Amino acid sequence: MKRYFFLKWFTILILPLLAVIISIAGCSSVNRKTETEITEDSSMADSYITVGFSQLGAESDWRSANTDSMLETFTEEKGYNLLYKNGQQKQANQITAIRMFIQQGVDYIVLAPATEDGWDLVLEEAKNADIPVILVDRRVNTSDKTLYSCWVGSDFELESKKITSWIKAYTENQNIAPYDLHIVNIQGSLGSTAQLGRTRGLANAARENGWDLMAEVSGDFTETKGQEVMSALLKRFDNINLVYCENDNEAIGAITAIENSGKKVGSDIQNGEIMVVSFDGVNEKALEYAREGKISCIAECNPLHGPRVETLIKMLGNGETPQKFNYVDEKIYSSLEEVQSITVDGATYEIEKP
Ligand code: GZL
Repeated sequence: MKRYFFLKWFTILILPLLAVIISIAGCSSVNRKTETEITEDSSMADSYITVGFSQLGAESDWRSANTDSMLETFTEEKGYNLLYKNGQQKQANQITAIRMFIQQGVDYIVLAPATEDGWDLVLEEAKNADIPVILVDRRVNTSDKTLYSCWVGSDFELESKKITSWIKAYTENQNIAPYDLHIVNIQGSLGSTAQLGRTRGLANAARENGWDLMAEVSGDFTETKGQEVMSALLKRFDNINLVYCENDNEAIGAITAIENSGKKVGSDIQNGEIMVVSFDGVNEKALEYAREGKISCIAECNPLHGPRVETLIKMLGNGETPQKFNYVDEKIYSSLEEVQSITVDGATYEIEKP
């Protein structure tokens, strides 16, 4: 009897208290601006436009800059109530966040999807709730294009065509035969739009030019994984002379691994240096490496999508129909003088100093 008495009061008093404590502990919030999870301020007047932003993670400097751009754009002072959720690289977390946004009745959902597949169901739920969805950066693979209002981001295959055109021009200028180019690709997060486009661009260029593309291994867009993958590739191959990194963070890791192995990074391929090329142009250390010639070429991938997303939201708010796919203009950087410009699909791009 006594046990039951205790159990009864434990259930009534202690369990709910425990549940509250656990639920508060579960809401991760980090002090850093780019990772602070902002939950709805219910006291905010309805006059605010509430935007639910599901960001895929914080894996790279590009991602942090992208998140900062969104946080700096959608501020209370400008009439927005921003709900930001970091998916920590997991689609399941992003789907949970979108469902939370739907439940809270946000005015717009902005999604930066970690990978392309598996979004139809939750985007259908947003559509049924009559909440416009704007995709940013990466894309979703769906047959039903009505599941989102529009997308803004980079043309990743064009980024790759720029960098492979630069490689072709440089190696021809140096009289390096195509079959003497032994390339490894440190890919981004597999299944992401950026990885798919950049990988496809290199594979096409290697096939068209007769380059020796020896391996494609994911570095997950991180410095740590980039270094780990590069170390393993150096053990596997003794003739690597070009490393194609699908973002700057991987390139920094790969350079550490190459130098730790006693080899030299640079553009003098004929004298044994290993050339490194990369994407983004956001990370300051990578830009410094590009100025020093440690990274021979960087294709810009611009992360500052906050104002671009705001323009799309304003258009939708005014009853206008934005273009479905909105591409950003991007540059190509190198400190090497041999190549001054490249032409891709009829357009000429001046090579800019990093
Ligand atoms: C590209 C973006 C990629 C960056 C990486 O738009 O999706 O993800 O190139 C980032 O740095 O992690």
